[in-house]
Amino acid sequence: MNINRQVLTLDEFTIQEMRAYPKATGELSSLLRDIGLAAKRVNVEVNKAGLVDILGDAGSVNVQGEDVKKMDIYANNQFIGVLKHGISCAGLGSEELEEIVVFNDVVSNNSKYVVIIDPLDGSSNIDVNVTIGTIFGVYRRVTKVGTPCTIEDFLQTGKNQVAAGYIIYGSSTMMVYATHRGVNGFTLDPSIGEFCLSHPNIQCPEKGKIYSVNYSNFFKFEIGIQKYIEACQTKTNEHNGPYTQRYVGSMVADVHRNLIKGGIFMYPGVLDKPFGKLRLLYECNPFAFIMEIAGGKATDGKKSILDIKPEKLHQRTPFFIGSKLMMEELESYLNSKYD
Ligand code: AHM
Ligand code: MG
Repeated sequence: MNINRQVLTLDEFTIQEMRAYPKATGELSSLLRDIGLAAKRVNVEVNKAGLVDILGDAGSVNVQGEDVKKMDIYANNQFIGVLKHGISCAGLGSEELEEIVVFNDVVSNNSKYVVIIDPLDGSSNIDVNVTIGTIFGVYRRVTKVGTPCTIEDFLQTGKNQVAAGYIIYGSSTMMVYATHRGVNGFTLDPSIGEFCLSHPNIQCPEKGKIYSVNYSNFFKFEIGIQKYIEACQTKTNEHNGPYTQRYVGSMVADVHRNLIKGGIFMYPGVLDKPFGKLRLLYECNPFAFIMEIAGGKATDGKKSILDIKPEKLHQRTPFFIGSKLMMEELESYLNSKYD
């Protein structure tokens, strides 16, 4: 078989991108390569999760008080292991760990980036062979290079992200990442074990036909959201209506689909959980960064997700993300007065 040399691998692409910055040190390329490497290892295990005795709860609860599946722990350890032994990352914050991990060795202390990650999001879907994903954000440290990183490096607003991305373990495995230069998607070619550029310069369509929300919470939503959902279900206009409801319950799958096809994803707060379910730092910020670079929008219903100053590693936020015009339409419903 001839290898198609027109196709760029993830490593080739990141090095090519680096050349756009004459002062670049290559650390970001190296970090993205490390994340890609860990993702390949996780992918192998995810693919055989149904075959080996790796399914089921690990018997502990994570810091959010939720059941931890064995694959969550495996994925968490892979990302920590690869990034700790790499040359570009000073420390990591994870959904699975209450505190940040400070790598604190000479090489890591001299690294300029920290990573915040949800190693395996949507993990309740593993047992039933439904798409899951990894979500990550990369920040330049605010503490001095040469010292151990601290929590301050992680509690930065999302707009400070240098890069953000996700890996989707679906019918094929993809890594999508954004920098200020654009959003690009790479599909894993299992025959050569490489992520290959398959979706260059992803732009989110200005509008789409899909809305994604856990409809069972409908009666707990504020009136503006209820009115918007009703409009999604009923209205017909030249381009849009009525919309189609799609909700996998794996945010990586739901937002990835909407990013490519156009659509809106919502996880609002409700009266007894005003901040909703999703975590700002490692679930919402990376997707907000990707979506905005791709031309879409992401808010908490009032302001841009990327402007929220985090106070805690695991804080939650209401989350609305998607195509620009659909988000603006939602905002008009949220800003209206109802009797
Ligand atoms: P997790 O981090 O425990 O996997 O939960 C996050 C997931 C998201 O991927 C998804 O959008 C959401 O939880 C679904 O929640 P719900 O079942 O309440 O609709
Ligand atoms: Mg998660």
